[in-house]
Amino acid sequence: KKRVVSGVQPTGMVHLGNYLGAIKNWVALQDLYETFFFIVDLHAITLPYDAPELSKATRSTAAIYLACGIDSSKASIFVQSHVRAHVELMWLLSSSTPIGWLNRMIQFKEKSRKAGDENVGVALLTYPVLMASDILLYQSDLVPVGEDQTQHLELTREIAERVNNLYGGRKWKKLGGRGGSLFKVPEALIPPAGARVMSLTDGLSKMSKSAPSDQSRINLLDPKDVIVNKIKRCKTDSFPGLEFDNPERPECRNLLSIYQIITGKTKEEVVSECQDMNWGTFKTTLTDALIEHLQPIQARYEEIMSDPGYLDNVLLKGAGKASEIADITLNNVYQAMGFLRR
Ligand code: AQP
Repeated sequence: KKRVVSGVQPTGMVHLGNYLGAIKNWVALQDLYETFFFIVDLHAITLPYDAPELSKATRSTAAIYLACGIDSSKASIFVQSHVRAHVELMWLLSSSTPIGWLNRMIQFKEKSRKAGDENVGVALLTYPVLMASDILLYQSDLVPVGEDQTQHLELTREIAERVNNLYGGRKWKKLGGRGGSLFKVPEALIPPAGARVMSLTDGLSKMSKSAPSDQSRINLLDPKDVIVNKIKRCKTDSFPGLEFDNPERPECRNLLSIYQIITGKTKEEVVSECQDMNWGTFKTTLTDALIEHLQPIQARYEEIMSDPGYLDNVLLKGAGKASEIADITLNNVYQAMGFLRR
C-alpha cells in the first residue's frame, strides 16, 4: 500500500477550512492507503503561542480527528513531538538545505513581515525543513496538501533529492548500508476542487485560525446558536439570485461551495436548488445543513473527551507504530551521513 502523511497544527480551534480542506478527505484516504495523521505540535511553536493552551489544543485536535471519522484501527494517529525522530532528522536535513531555499518561501516572507523581525524565531525560517522531515521519515508516496502548502512540498522534494545524491547510493553502500535512495521523493495529492474555504467576512482571503475575528470562521465545535449567528452576519452581496462562477461574487461562490461539500450534492444540484433563492432563504438552508453535519461530530467529540484513557491509548499506539517506521529511516540517514553508531 502507498503511504500518505498529513497533519494539522494545534494552534487554535479546528475550523471548517481545516475540516473540508484536510480532515474530511483523510477519512476516505485511510481505506486506500497506509496513513499517518498527526498533530503537528512542534510546528505550532513557530509563532508566539500560549504554552498552557498547547497541550489542550493538541488533545482536542486529536479528538477531532477521531470524531470526524479517522479510525485508529486503520490510520496511525499520533502527536508529532512523541516521535523524536522528527526533530532529529530535521537537524540532519538542515545541514543540506541552503538558506536561500528557505528565504524564498512565501509563507515565511508573509508571516515574518506580519510579525516583525524581532518577534520571529529561527524556527519560522526552518519550519519547512521540519515539514520535510515529517514527510520523508515515513517514505511517504503522497502528501495531501492545500494550495498554500505546495511550495513547501516542492522544497521537501528538493531536499530529498539533494540528500539522496549527497549520501545515498554507492556512498551509502560503502558505509555498510543497503545503497539506493535514502528517501522516497513524495508527490502532492491535490484535494478535490472547491476545498479552499474562504473567510465568512471576506471571500478573497482563506478561512484561517489566526484571523483575529472569530466571525470569519466556523469552528468545528461551535454551538448551534453561534453557527446561526455567524451565518446570519456573514458577508454577502446585493446581486439578484445566487451563482458559483461570477468573479465579482467571491462570497457567494464560497457559501455555495460550503453548502455543496457539506451536503454531498453536485454543483448542478446546488445550482438548481439555490439559484433563485434570496440570501435570507439560502442562509437558513446553509445553517441547517451545517448544524446537521456538525452535530454528530460534536457529539462524538464530547464522548471521546469524556474518556481520556481512550485518547491516550490511541496516541500511544499511533506513536509506537510511527516510531518503528521513522527510526528505520533515521538510522539509515545517520549511517549514510557517516555517524558513529552506538
Ligand atoms: N481555508 C482553508 N481551506 C481549505 N483548507 C485549509 N487548510 C487550512 N485552512 C484552509 C488546510 O488545513 C490543514 C491544516 O492546516 P494547518 O493547521 O497546518 O494550518 P494552516 O494551513 O496554516 O491553516 P490555518 O488553520 O488557517 O492556520 P493559520 O491561521 O495559522 O494559517 C492543511 O492541509 C491546510 O491546507
